[in-house]
Amino acid sequence: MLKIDGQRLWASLMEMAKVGGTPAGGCRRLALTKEDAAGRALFSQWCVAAGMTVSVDRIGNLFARRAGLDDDAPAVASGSHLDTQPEGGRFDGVYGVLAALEVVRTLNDANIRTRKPIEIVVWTNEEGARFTPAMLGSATFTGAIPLETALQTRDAANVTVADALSATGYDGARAVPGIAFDAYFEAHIEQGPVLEESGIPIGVVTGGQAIRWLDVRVRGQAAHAGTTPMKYRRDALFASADMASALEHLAKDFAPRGLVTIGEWHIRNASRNTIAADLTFTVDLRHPDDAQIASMHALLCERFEAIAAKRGLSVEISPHWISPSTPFDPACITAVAEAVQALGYPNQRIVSGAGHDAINLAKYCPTAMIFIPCVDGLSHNEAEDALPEDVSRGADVLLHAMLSRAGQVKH
Ligand code: HGY
Ligand code: MN
Ligand code: MN
Repeated sequence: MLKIDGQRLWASLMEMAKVGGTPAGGCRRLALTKEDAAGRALFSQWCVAAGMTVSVDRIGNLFARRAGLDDDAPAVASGSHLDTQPEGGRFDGVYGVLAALEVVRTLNDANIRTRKPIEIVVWTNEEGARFTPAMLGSATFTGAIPLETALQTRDAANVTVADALSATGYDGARAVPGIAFDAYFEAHIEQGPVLEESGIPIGVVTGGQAIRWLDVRVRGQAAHAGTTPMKYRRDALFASADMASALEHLAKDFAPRGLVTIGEWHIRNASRNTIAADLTFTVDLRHPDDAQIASMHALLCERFEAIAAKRGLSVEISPHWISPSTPFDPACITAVAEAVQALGYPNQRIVSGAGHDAINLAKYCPTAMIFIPCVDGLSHNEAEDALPEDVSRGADVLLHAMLSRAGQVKH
């Protein structure tokens, strides 16, 4: 059975890891920075060398196209992202992009043409670490976020996406929303421990769990650290600390699938001898079930408001991004499952805990994902790692799932 060239794929991953490489062995390629642009340039070079044509759309999504015999047919697409977390790893996103390139390289070596065209996509700002929400590029491509809204989104330094696109030369011409694909397959590391713990090398992903990002702002009263008795204080920090522990208890109420994270925490005008008066923090809620995450959200508001009232402070909780649980397309899931069967790789069905561009694409065209294990289930960490044999097997499955959809043309 045709297989990809695992050594070539691994070498490309290690080459790409040097772009924005950090001393601790991770990667820092924040969306639309010069490091992200450098990674995209390297990828584009590789695609042109593989005989593909490259184009960019208005929100900076990068497309590499391999013509099909019936070149007007909707393309079978694959891809992921090259942007990383501030201290990201060498596989999150980039694995899906380079596994797709390896599929094309393998088809070229085998002199295989496909009936439908193939497109590889590098989505803009998947991580949501620089601009929010996450998966901004694919949401704009599918029309879920209007282009103007996306272009005017600002990062913490008040730079707009539009400015960052033109600064890096990725303010492309291709229209958004984009033309729907025939199908979209995304390969990705699992970013959790499930596959590794069960010793299973392939995850046939059936969908993505629900995600909610909330912005919380707690306001009290600034006062002198040395003269204000504790009982008179309206301290935004200690109130927020109560809310943080209430949030951790909320996860226990919805264990084991309910997940809560506070990733960002800012005291405005912080000073070590002034009582904190204005504190903002972010909340990331996850649960596979929409009704459950809605109850988590409602209970969180109730409990935070009670804490604020008891302490005489105010709290504002605003939804920043709501992503419902999203099932993938049965026919695409079957294409992945049949590819795995044919290759004889052990596999299991799994729901994605992480958000991916495939979650947006699933609302726009038939979509499915393929997971491989990552070492210790670790991701969004510079120590993120994967085993070469898992990297190869995932790309083999991607190759055959895409081929079954794109149609192999006999010479
Ligand atoms: O937030 C997520 O799950 C993804 O890593 N952007
Ligand atoms: Mn990712
Ligand atoms: Mn990620």
